[in-house]
Amino acid sequence: MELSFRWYGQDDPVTLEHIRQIPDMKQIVSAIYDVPVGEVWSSVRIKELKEQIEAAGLKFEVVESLPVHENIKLGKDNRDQLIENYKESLINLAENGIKTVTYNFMPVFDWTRSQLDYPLQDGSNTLIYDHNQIKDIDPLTTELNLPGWNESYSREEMNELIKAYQQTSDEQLWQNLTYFLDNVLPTAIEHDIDLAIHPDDPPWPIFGIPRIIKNKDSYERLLSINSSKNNGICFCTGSLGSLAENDLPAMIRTFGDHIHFMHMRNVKRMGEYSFVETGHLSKQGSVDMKAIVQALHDIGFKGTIRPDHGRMIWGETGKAGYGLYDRALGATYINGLIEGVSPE
Ligand code: CS2
Ligand code: MN
Repeated sequence: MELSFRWYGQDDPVTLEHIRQIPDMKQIVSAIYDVPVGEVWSSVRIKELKEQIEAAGLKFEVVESLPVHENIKLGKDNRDQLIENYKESLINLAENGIKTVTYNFMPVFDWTRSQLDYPLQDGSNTLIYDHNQIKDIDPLTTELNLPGWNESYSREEMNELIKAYQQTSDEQLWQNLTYFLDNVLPTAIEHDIDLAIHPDDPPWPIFGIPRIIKNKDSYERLLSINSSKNNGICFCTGSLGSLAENDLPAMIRTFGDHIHFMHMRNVKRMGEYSFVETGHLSKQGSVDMKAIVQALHDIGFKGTIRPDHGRMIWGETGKAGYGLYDRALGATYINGLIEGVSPE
Protein backbone atom coordinates (compact mmCIF):
# COMPACT_ATOMS: atom_id res chain seq x y z
CA MET A 1 0.00 0.00 0.00
CA GLU A 2 1.51 3.30 -1.02
CA LEU A 3 0.18 6.69 -0.13
CA SER A 4 -0.58 9.23 -2.82
CA PHE A 5 -2.12 12.69 -3.18
CA ARG A 6 -4.19 14.14 -5.98
CA TRP A 7 -2.58 17.16 -7.61
CA TYR A 8 -4.28 19.32 -10.25
CA GLY A 9 -1.09 20.43 -11.98
CA GLN A 10 0.56 23.84 -12.32
CA ASP A 11 -2.61 25.76 -11.47
CA ASP A 12 -3.22 23.86 -8.23
CA PRO A 13 -2.68 26.18 -5.25
CA VAL A 14 -1.33 23.12 -3.42
CA THR A 15 2.32 22.63 -4.41
CA LEU A 16 4.29 19.44 -4.95
CA GLU A 17 6.84 20.69 -2.42
CA HIS A 18 4.17 20.89 0.28
CA ILE A 19 2.68 17.53 -0.64
CA ARG A 20 6.12 15.96 -0.35
CA GLN A 21 6.29 17.01 3.32
CA ILE A 22 3.31 14.88 4.33
CA PRO A 23 4.70 11.89 6.27
CA ASP A 24 5.42 8.89 4.04
CA MET A 25 3.91 10.52 0.95
CA LYS A 26 5.14 8.56 -2.09
CA GLN A 27 3.05 9.27 -5.17
CA ILE A 28 1.18 11.94 -7.06
CA VAL A 29 -2.05 11.12 -8.80
CA SER A 30 -2.75 13.53 -11.63
CA ALA A 31 -3.89 14.08 -15.20
CA ILE A 32 -3.31 16.29 -18.22
CA TYR A 33 -6.01 18.88 -17.82
CA ASP A 34 -5.64 21.00 -20.94
CA VAL A 35 -6.17 18.32 -23.59
CA PRO A 36 -9.87 18.30 -24.56
CA VAL A 37 -11.76 15.14 -23.59
CA GLY A 38 -11.54 12.62 -26.43
CA GLU A 39 -8.15 13.73 -27.78
CA VAL A 40 -4.92 11.77 -27.36
CA TRP A 41 -2.53 12.44 -24.48
CA SER A 42 0.84 12.55 -26.21
CA SER A 43 3.83 10.77 -24.80
CA VAL A 44 5.71 14.08 -24.70
CA ARG A 45 3.12 15.70 -22.45
CA ILE A 46 2.93 12.68 -20.15
CA LYS A 47 6.72 12.59 -19.85
CA GLU A 48 6.79 16.30 -18.99
CA LEU A 49 4.29 15.78 -16.16
CA LYS A 50 6.13 12.72 -14.90
CA GLU A 51 9.46 14.56 -14.83
CA GLN A 52 7.95 17.47 -12.97
CA ILE A 53 6.55 15.12 -10.32
CA GLU A 54 9.78 13.15 -10.05
CA ALA A 55 11.82 16.34 -9.68
CA ALA A 56 9.81 16.94 -6.49
CA GLY A 57 10.82 13.51 -5.18
CA LEU A 58 7.51 11.78 -5.85
CA LYS A 59 6.38 9.02 -8.22
CA PHE A 60 3.73 9.15 -10.94
CA GLU A 61 2.13 5.75 -11.51
CA VAL A 62 -1.60 6.41 -11.22
CA VAL A 63 -3.61 8.65 -13.53
CA GLU A 64 -6.87 10.19 -12.34
CA SER A 65 -8.66 10.45 -14.61
CA LEU A 66 -8.38 9.69 -18.29
CA PRO A 67 -11.91 10.88 -19.04
CA VAL A 68 -14.28 8.92 -21.25
CA HIS A 69 -15.97 11.10 -23.87
CA GLU A 70 -19.74 11.50 -23.47
CA ASN A 71 -20.25 10.09 -26.98
CA ILE A 72 -18.70 6.81 -25.84
CA LYS A 73 -21.02 6.73 -22.83
CA LEU A 74 -23.97 7.53 -25.08
CA GLY A 75 -22.91 5.05 -27.77
CA LYS A 76 -22.85 7.70 -30.52
CA ASP A 77 -21.60 7.14 -34.09
CA ASN A 78 -18.09 8.49 -33.60
CA ARG A 79 -17.36 6.34 -30.56
CA ASP A 80 -14.96 4.04 -32.45
CA GLN A 81 -12.62 6.92 -33.25
CA LEU A 82 -12.83 8.15 -29.67
CA ILE A 83 -12.04 4.66 -28.39
CA GLU A 84 -9.02 4.48 -30.73
CA ASN A 85 -7.79 7.73 -29.19
CA TYR A 86 -8.34 6.34 -25.71
CA LYS A 87 -6.24 3.29 -26.57
CA GLU A 88 -3.48 5.47 -27.94
CA SER A 89 -3.43 7.45 -24.70
CA LEU A 90 -3.21 4.19 -22.75
CA ILE A 91 -0.22 3.08 -24.83
CA ASN A 92 1.50 6.45 -24.29
CA LEU A 93 0.83 6.23 -20.56
CA ALA A 94 2.24 2.70 -20.37
CA GLU A 95 5.33 3.88 -22.24
CA ASN A 96 5.89 6.35 -19.41
CA GLY A 97 5.55 3.86 -16.59
CA ILE A 98 1.91 4.48 -15.64
CA LYS A 99 0.37 1.39 -14.04
CA THR A 100 -3.19 2.41 -13.19
CA VAL A 101 -5.65 4.54 -15.11
CA THR A 102 -8.75 5.79 -13.30
CA TYR A 103 -11.91 6.58 -15.23
CA ASN A 104 -15.60 6.83 -14.55
CA PHE A 105 -18.79 6.20 -16.48
CA MET A 106 -20.92 8.87 -14.85
CA PRO A 107 -23.11 10.81 -17.26
CA VAL A 108 -22.13 14.51 -17.53
CA PHE A 109 -22.03 15.52 -13.89
CA ASP A 110 -19.24 13.48 -12.35
CA TRP A 111 -19.64 14.02 -8.60
CA THR A 112 -22.55 16.09 -7.39
CA ARG A 113 -23.24 18.01 -4.19
CA SER A 114 -25.93 20.45 -3.07
CA GLN A 115 -23.48 22.75 -1.26
CA LEU A 116 -19.70 23.10 -1.35
CA ASP A 117 -19.12 25.14 1.80
CA TYR A 118 -21.51 23.80 4.41
CA PRO A 119 -20.34 25.01 7.83
CA LEU A 120 -19.66 22.27 10.39
CA GLN A 121 -19.91 22.88 14.13
CA ASP A 122 -16.13 22.94 14.54
CA GLY A 123 -15.88 25.98 12.23
CA SER A 124 -14.68 24.13 9.13
CA ASN A 125 -16.51 23.94 5.78
CA THR A 126 -17.42 20.85 3.91
CA LEU A 127 -19.29 19.32 0.98
CA ILE A 128 -22.82 18.16 1.52
CA TYR A 129 -25.45 16.33 -0.51
CA ASP A 130 -29.03 16.97 0.52
CA HIS A 131 -31.37 14.93 -1.64
CA ASN A 132 -34.32 17.19 -0.78
CA GLN A 133 -32.51 20.05 -2.48
CA ILE A 134 -31.45 18.04 -5.51
CA LYS A 135 -34.49 15.93 -6.23
CA ASP A 136 -36.77 18.67 -7.52
CA ILE A 137 -34.15 20.53 -9.55
CA ASP A 138 -34.67 20.61 -13.30
CA PRO A 139 -31.10 20.58 -14.62
CA LEU A 140 -32.28 21.97 -17.97
CA THR A 141 -33.48 25.24 -16.50
CA THR A 142 -31.42 25.67 -13.33
CA GLU A 143 -28.08 27.44 -13.08
CA LEU A 144 -25.96 24.73 -11.48
CA ASN A 145 -22.66 25.09 -9.70
CA LEU A 146 -21.39 21.54 -9.39
CA PRO A 147 -17.86 20.49 -8.44
CA GLY A 148 -17.40 17.82 -11.10
CA TRP A 149 -18.95 19.92 -13.84
CA ASN A 150 -16.97 20.09 -17.10
CA GLU A 151 -16.88 23.81 -17.72
CA SER A 152 -15.87 23.44 -21.35
CA TYR A 153 -19.49 22.71 -22.30
CA SER A 154 -21.80 25.56 -23.21
CA ARG A 155 -25.27 25.65 -21.67
CA GLU A 156 -26.77 24.45 -24.98
CA GLU A 157 -24.34 21.54 -25.30
CA MET A 158 -24.98 20.62 -21.70
CA ASN A 159 -28.74 20.61 -22.21
CA GLU A 160 -28.39 18.40 -25.29
CA LEU A 161 -26.36 15.94 -23.23
CA ILE A 162 -28.78 15.97 -20.33
CA LYS A 163 -31.69 15.28 -22.67
CA ALA A 164 -29.81 12.45 -24.35
CA TYR A 165 -29.07 10.83 -20.99
CA GLN A 166 -32.62 11.27 -19.77
CA GLN A 167 -33.59 9.03 -22.69
CA THR A 168 -30.88 6.47 -21.89
CA SER A 169 -31.77 3.47 -19.72
CA ASP A 170 -29.47 1.80 -17.20
CA GLU A 171 -29.31 -1.16 -19.55
CA GLN A 172 -28.18 0.99 -22.49
CA LEU A 173 -25.50 2.59 -20.35
CA TRP A 174 -24.30 -0.88 -19.35
CA GLN A 175 -24.21 -1.87 -23.03
CA ASN A 176 -22.10 1.18 -23.80
CA LEU A 177 -19.73 0.46 -20.93
CA THR A 178 -19.44 -3.12 -22.15
CA TYR A 179 -18.63 -1.96 -25.68
CA PHE A 180 -15.99 0.42 -24.33
CA LEU A 181 -14.35 -2.25 -22.16
CA ASP A 182 -14.49 -4.93 -24.87
CA ASN A 183 -12.54 -2.60 -27.12
CA VAL A 184 -10.13 -1.03 -24.65
CA LEU A 185 -9.22 -3.94 -22.39
CA PRO A 186 -7.11 -5.90 -24.90
CA THR A 187 -4.84 -2.84 -25.20
CA ALA A 188 -4.76 -2.36 -21.43
CA ILE A 189 -3.88 -6.03 -20.93
CA GLU A 190 -1.19 -5.98 -23.61
CA HIS A 191 0.47 -2.91 -22.10
CA ASP A 192 -0.09 -3.95 -18.50
CA ILE A 193 -2.31 -1.05 -17.52
CA ASP A 194 -4.89 -1.59 -14.80
CA LEU A 195 -8.08 0.29 -15.51
CA ALA A 196 -9.88 1.46 -12.38
CA ILE A 197 -13.49 2.61 -12.57
CA HIS A 198 -14.58 5.17 -9.97
CA PRO A 199 -18.06 4.56 -8.55
CA ASP A 200 -20.86 6.98 -9.27
CA ASP A 201 -21.11 9.73 -6.72
CA PRO A 202 -23.69 9.78 -5.28
CA PRO A 203 -24.41 6.13 -6.07
CA TRP A 204 -28.03 6.64 -7.12
CA PRO A 205 -29.72 8.30 -10.11
CA ILE A 206 -29.98 12.10 -10.13
CA PHE A 207 -31.87 14.47 -12.44
CA GLY A 208 -33.59 11.52 -14.14
CA ILE A 209 -30.23 10.33 -15.45
CA PRO A 210 -29.00 6.77 -14.90
CA ARG A 211 -26.09 5.85 -12.63
CA ILE A 212 -24.81 2.29 -12.78
CA ILE A 213 -21.67 1.81 -10.64
CA LYS A 214 -23.02 1.89 -7.13
CA ASN A 215 -22.97 -1.41 -5.24
CA LYS A 216 -21.91 -5.06 -5.08
CA ASP A 217 -24.21 -6.05 -7.96
CA SER A 218 -22.63 -3.38 -10.16
CA TYR A 219 -19.17 -4.82 -9.57
CA GLU A 220 -20.40 -8.34 -10.24
CA ARG A 221 -21.78 -7.23 -13.56
CA LEU A 222 -18.62 -5.23 -14.32
CA LEU A 223 -16.40 -8.26 -13.76
CA SER A 224 -18.71 -10.48 -15.77
CA ILE A 225 -17.81 -8.34 -18.79
CA ASN A 226 -14.19 -9.38 -18.42
CA SER A 227 -12.62 -11.19 -15.48
CA SER A 228 -9.07 -9.98 -16.10
CA LYS A 229 -7.54 -8.07 -13.19
CA ASN A 230 -6.93 -5.22 -15.65
CA ASN A 231 -10.69 -4.68 -15.57
CA GLY A 232 -10.36 -2.99 -12.22
CA ILE A 233 -11.88 -0.81 -9.57
CA CYS A 234 -11.07 2.50 -7.92
CA PHE A 235 -12.72 1.84 -4.57
CA CYS A 236 -14.02 5.14 -3.18
CA THR A 237 -15.14 4.71 0.43
CA GLY A 238 -16.95 8.04 0.46
CA SER A 239 -18.99 7.42 -2.69
CA LEU A 240 -19.85 3.81 -1.87
CA GLY A 241 -20.26 4.58 1.83
CA SER A 242 -23.04 7.06 1.24
CA LEU A 243 -25.32 4.10 0.47
CA ALA A 244 -26.10 2.25 3.72
CA GLU A 245 -26.56 -1.15 2.01
CA ASN A 246 -22.89 -1.24 0.97
CA ASP A 247 -20.76 -3.36 3.32
CA LEU A 248 -17.41 -1.89 2.33
CA PRO A 249 -15.00 -4.34 4.06
CA ALA A 250 -16.97 -7.27 2.64
CA MET A 251 -16.83 -5.75 -0.85
CA ILE A 252 -13.05 -5.31 -0.54
CA ARG A 253 -12.68 -8.98 0.38
CA THR A 254 -14.92 -10.04 -2.52
CA PHE A 255 -13.39 -7.91 -5.28
CA GLY A 256 -9.83 -7.86 -3.88
CA ASP A 257 -7.66 -8.55 -6.93
CA HIS A 258 -9.56 -6.05 -9.01
CA ILE A 259 -9.05 -3.13 -6.62
CA HIS A 260 -6.02 -1.13 -7.72
CA PHE A 261 -6.68 2.26 -6.23
CA MET A 262 -8.30 3.30 -2.95
CA HIS A 263 -9.98 6.63 -2.24
CA MET A 264 -10.27 7.00 1.52
CA ARG A 265 -12.72 9.43 3.06
CA ASN A 266 -15.64 9.42 5.44
CA VAL A 267 -19.25 10.54 5.09
CA LYS A 268 -22.02 10.80 7.63
CA ARG A 269 -25.28 9.56 6.23
CA MET A 270 -28.30 11.70 7.11
CA GLY A 271 -31.41 9.81 6.11
CA GLU A 272 -31.69 7.61 3.06
CA TYR A 273 -30.16 9.70 0.28
CA SER A 274 -28.29 12.50 2.00
CA PHE A 275 -24.85 12.82 3.52
CA VAL A 276 -22.21 15.23 4.73
CA GLU A 277 -18.46 14.79 4.21
CA THR A 278 -16.74 14.67 7.59
CA GLY A 279 -13.18 14.41 8.85
CA HIS A 280 -11.57 11.07 7.98
CA LEU A 281 -11.90 9.38 11.41
CA SER A 282 -14.31 6.45 11.76
CA LYS A 283 -16.01 8.05 14.75
CA GLN A 284 -16.85 11.17 12.76
CA GLY A 285 -18.86 9.49 10.03
CA SER A 286 -20.73 6.36 8.97
CA VAL A 287 -17.76 4.55 7.42
CA ASP A 288 -15.61 2.19 9.49
CA MET A 289 -12.21 3.27 8.18
CA LYS A 290 -10.30 0.90 10.43
CA ALA A 291 -12.26 -2.12 9.20
CA ILE A 292 -11.50 -1.03 5.64
CA VAL A 293 -7.76 -0.83 6.21
CA GLN A 294 -7.94 -4.19 8.00
CA ALA A 295 -9.67 -5.70 4.94
CA LEU A 296 -7.00 -4.21 2.66
CA HIS A 297 -4.29 -5.72 4.82
CA ASP A 298 -6.02 -9.10 4.81
CA ILE A 299 -6.30 -9.24 1.01
CA GLY A 300 -2.64 -8.20 0.67
CA PHE A 301 -3.55 -4.96 -1.12
CA LYS A 302 -0.56 -3.72 -3.12
CA GLY A 303 -2.15 -0.75 -4.84
CA THR A 304 -2.19 2.97 -4.22
CA ILE A 305 -4.24 4.83 -1.58
CA ARG A 306 -5.13 8.47 -1.43
CA PRO A 307 -7.04 10.60 1.01
CA ASP A 308 -10.05 11.75 -1.01
CA HIS A 309 -11.86 15.00 -0.34
CA GLY A 310 -11.03 17.04 2.72
CA ARG A 311 -12.88 19.79 4.56
CA MET A 312 -11.63 23.37 4.34
CA ILE A 313 -9.90 24.10 7.63
CA TRP A 314 -7.64 26.78 9.13
CA GLY A 315 -8.95 29.40 6.72
CA GLU A 316 -7.68 27.63 3.62
CA THR A 317 -9.38 28.50 0.35
CA GLY A 318 -9.13 26.71 -2.98
CA LYS A 319 -10.69 23.89 -4.93
CA ALA A 320 -13.64 22.46 -2.98
CA GLY A 321 -12.64 19.15 -1.42
CA TYR A 322 -9.04 19.46 -2.54
CA GLY A 323 -7.22 21.73 -0.10
CA LEU A 324 -3.93 20.71 1.48
CA TYR A 325 -4.58 20.70 5.20
CA ASP A 326 -7.46 18.35 5.82
CA ARG A 327 -6.31 15.91 3.15
CA ALA A 328 -2.89 15.90 4.82
CA LEU A 329 -4.57 15.10 8.15
CA GLY A 330 -6.43 12.33 6.34
CA ALA A 331 -3.16 10.94 4.98
CA THR A 332 -1.65 10.89 8.44
CA TYR A 333 -4.71 9.15 9.87
CA ILE A 334 -4.51 6.52 7.10
CA ASN A 335 -0.83 6.02 7.92
CA GLY A 336 -1.78 5.39 11.53
CA LEU A 337 -4.40 2.83 10.55
CA ILE A 338 -1.90 1.05 8.29
CA GLU A 339 0.70 0.95 11.04
CA GLY A 340 -1.93 -0.47 13.36
CA VAL A 341 -2.75 -3.42 11.12
CA SER A 342 0.80 -4.09 9.95
CA PRO A 343 3.15 -3.06 12.77
CA GLU A 344 6.11 -4.68 10.99
C1 CS2 B 1 -14.11 12.86 -7.15
C2 CS2 B 1 -14.08 12.61 -8.66
O1 CS2 B 1 -14.66 11.35 -5.47
C3 CS2 B 1 -13.79 11.73 -6.24
O2 CS2 B 1 -12.70 11.21 -6.21
O3 CS2 B 1 -13.31 13.91 -6.75
O4 CS2 B 1 -13.65 13.75 -9.33
C4 CS2 B 1 -13.30 11.43 -9.16
O5 CS2 B 1 -11.97 11.64 -8.97
C5 CS2 B 1 -13.50 11.11 -10.61
O6 CS2 B 1 -14.82 11.00 -10.86
C6 CS2 B 1 -12.82 9.80 -11.00
O7 CS2 B 1 -12.93 9.57 -12.36
MN1 MN C 1 -13.40 9.31 -4.89
